[in-house]
Amino acid sequence: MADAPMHPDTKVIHAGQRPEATTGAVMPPIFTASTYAQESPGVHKGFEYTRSHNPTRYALERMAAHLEGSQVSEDEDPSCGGFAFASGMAAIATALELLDAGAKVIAMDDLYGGTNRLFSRVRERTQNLKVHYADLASPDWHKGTLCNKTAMVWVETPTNPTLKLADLGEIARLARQANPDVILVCDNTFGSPINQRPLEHGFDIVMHSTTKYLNGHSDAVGGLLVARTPVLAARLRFLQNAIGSVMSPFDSYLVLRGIKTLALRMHRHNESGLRIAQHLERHEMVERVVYPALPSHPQHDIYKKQMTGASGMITFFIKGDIEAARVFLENVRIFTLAESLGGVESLIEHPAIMTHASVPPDQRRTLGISDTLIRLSVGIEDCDDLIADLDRAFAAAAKHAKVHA
Ligand code: P1T
Repeated sequence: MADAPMHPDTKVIHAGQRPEATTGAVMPPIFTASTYAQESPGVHKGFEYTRSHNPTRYALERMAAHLEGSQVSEDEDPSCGGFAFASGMAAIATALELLDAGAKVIAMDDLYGGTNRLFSRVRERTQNLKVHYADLASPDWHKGTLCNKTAMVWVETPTNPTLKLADLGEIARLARQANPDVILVCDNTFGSPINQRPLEHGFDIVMHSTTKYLNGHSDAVGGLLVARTPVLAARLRFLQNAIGSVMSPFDSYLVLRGIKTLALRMHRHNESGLRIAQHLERHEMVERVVYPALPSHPQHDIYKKQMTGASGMITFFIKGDIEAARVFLENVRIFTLAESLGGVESLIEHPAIMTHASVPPDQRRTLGISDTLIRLSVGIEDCDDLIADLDRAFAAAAKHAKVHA
């Protein structure tokens, strides 16, 4: 690919981009047209109908494909194997359509609650998928599950919310040994292509909720799939058009605009994330911190092997009970108590009650998503202000615990 020698910080500005043909505009216009004039039936400029092709969406899709290191050229596919959808869930739903009814899938046991819900409460019923949930962070994940009939392995790493890491290269090696035709998908929402690129480890498809780091400004919901090979790109192109849950031109423009600062933002998220994780690890009100860049993380070796930063996502267990967690969450001022993650602003949430409420309680318990687990999405504000904010909330939780002791 022509852009291969560029560093990620340069790619986020230029990869797959060129000035607009008629005016030279350096950012693609928002092409809102739903349809395109044809000179004669079937004779057109490569654009017929916006569900199938849209120049603004293509610009974003090419950027995403280059950032994730797809091998697909523009000659092979007009968006280089990148495909944008109306939400992260729409991207996941479309990827699952690669499978025939009754297919065997191995999925990470700790998944975003909505992904878990789509697999277990929709597709197991409507597509008869046989989904086996495995701890893909364990080296023994494949024992008794992986076989020559495994059609897809669905990995989230780091996982949401317990931040487990799966060894992508090792999973690819074992899965392909069992079935050369297996489709390996990685949800790279928590990693971002700045910190981790699953295609480089032999995965076939990368999925993103662009709602998070890629857009980065908490003002557009969207999703992406990037295919590694032209064959998979052709299959996804067909499905994207056939199913039709595409990203709008306006949202495509917003996400592309957001990506221009992705590298800068990720560097800051990585730096502040690490500082705050270290601060939490020393704090007397904290039971345990989970952050892949800390040596205390159970898969820190995998972090060093496949990631170059751990982003702003931190999970920790507060000392005490659900009341301590509640008082803490009510007393932050800069962190906003809200679902979602990956924006410039810091967010905080309680997965058991909020993002992962749709995961059955016994499964939450097995995964360790307890009532004292708190998830942070560290933004790009001044890090000292963020630490002071957390300390103020800890003081309130400690005071509450003393009064009620
Ligand atoms: O919300 P949507 O854009 O449809 O993306 C779904 C999704 C997929 N994968 C991961 C890893 C995610 O974190 C999400 C969405 N997550 C949240 C809304 C959240 O607060 O965790």
